Amino acid sequence: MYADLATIASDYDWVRLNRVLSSQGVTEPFWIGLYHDIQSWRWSLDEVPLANTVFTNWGPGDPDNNYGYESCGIINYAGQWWDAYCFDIRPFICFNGNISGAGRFIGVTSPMLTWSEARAYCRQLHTDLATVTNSAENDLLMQLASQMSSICYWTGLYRDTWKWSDGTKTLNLNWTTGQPNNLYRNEDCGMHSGLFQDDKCSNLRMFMCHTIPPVRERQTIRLHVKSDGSVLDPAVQLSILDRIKQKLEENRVLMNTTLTWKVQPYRKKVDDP
Ligand SMILES: [Ca+2]
Ligand SMILES: [Ca+2]
Repeated sequence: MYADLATIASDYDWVRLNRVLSSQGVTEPFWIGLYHDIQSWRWSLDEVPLANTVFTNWGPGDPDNNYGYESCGIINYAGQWWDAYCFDIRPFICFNGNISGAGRFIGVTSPMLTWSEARAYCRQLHTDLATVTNSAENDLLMQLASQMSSICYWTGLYRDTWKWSDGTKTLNLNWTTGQPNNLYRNEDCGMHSGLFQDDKCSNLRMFMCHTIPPVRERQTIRLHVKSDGSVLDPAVQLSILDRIKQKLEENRVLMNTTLTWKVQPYRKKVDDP
């Protein structure tokens, strides 16, 4: 019936939305097509999804997206993984694919960096941030971490955060101040309440769908037909249209397209007899 739950990504979308809200007198919060992608944890090296790997070692209760902003991974001195706020400044562990044995993991305590800065650092000087694929590797990282002075270190774990329901990543969302807060660590859906808030997905709410306005484009092709008059025959015209349609289909440009003839009035040229 409609395209999807509402995506509100542009100024034009806000105008359309506000027009609907005022015309329908909507004052209650309602669901929009925003969701928190908690399934997208992966390793920075080769973008390997965590869902495809056998070994994980999350600490009890993690990942918990505490306060609604935790989408990068750390390993603690006990070898457990926690999710953390990506803009925190931390030491980190790099991986170097050209080194074998324990030396392939390199702990860096100076400089301490944000997650994405740490990844850039590791990619420039080594291969990437550290990936952990089994318990032996996890033990190596744990030993490294316990020899260093801090409690937690960035690894290559990270995930996407908020997406629209068609899977596109969001940019500069208009959150209400203090949101998303992942209250009770259980808020993975987005609602509109003036601005955006995260909320528990199982709550019953009104919801807003969106449609994609049809784009009407008209293209006129001028044909100069030399003919003994048969071009005015409807059967001949139909067969020419069929040939054009066939060509468009061959080139995959025909979608919901209508082809019609528009015969221009005959204009006498100066050298016509
Ligand atoms: Ca956490
Ligand atoms: Ca919330």
